[in-house]
Amino acid sequence: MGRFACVVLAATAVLLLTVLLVRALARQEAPPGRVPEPVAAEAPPPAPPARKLPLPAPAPPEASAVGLEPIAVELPRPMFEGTPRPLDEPNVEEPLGTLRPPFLAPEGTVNLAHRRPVSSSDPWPVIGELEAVTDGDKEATPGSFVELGPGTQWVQVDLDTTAVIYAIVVWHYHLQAHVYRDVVVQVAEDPDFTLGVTTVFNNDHDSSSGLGVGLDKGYVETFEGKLIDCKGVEGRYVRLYSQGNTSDDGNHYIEVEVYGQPVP
Ligand SMILES: [Ca+2]
Ligand SMILES: [Ca+2]
Repeated sequence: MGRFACVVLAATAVLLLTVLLVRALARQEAPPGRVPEPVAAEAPPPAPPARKLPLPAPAPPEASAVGLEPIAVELPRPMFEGTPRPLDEPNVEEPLGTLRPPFLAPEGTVNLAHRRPVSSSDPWPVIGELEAVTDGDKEATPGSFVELGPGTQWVQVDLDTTAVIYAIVVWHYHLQAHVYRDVVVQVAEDPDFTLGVTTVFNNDHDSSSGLGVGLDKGYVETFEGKLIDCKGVEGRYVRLYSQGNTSDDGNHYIEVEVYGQPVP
């Protein structure tokens, strides 16, 4: 082999080596424009089992509607039209302007006061008889109400049994839009109101009747009467106080109903 041939061979070898080297280097970089092979993604770890949301707390019995039904209050004839004006009297609520919504109580709740005996701080009423308070007649007509004397007076109903009481409805007098003052309603275990006395309503905001300051509002009398939510208080005797009204100093009652159930 001639010297020239040797030089050519050497040059070719160097060229080949150079090409191989360049290719080897090029392999280490991603070819431009070529999307790298996607790395086989590892399977994601299995999702943890869906966490169960806690179920809503069961509704309390009084809200579950199970065994609740509206109490059936029979209403007398309305004696005046429209929404009564709030009278110029402190601490009196705005009239609702509509009939009150139904009042729910456990099934079997009835008026335990019907024809039950009535006593009073004024045993000789000015007008009428105490029996009118529980005789079922709720009309605002002559002969349908009893009028007690002036000052703080009360009537009291003996239910004849200790009862769970859900509501008391009282009609003082609904011929006109009166507001009766210092209305206080209590439930007790004994007729002298010394045992288990619970005040379920008190709008005597200045305690002028001496039974404590009441936070309830006064209200305008209508044919619907006043429904007092008693929240299941227990007792046998119901006493209702008042101290005159916005028209005169008389204390009137047309009817008192006590919705409850005897304690077994
Ligand atoms: Ca009556
Ligand atoms: Ca008062």
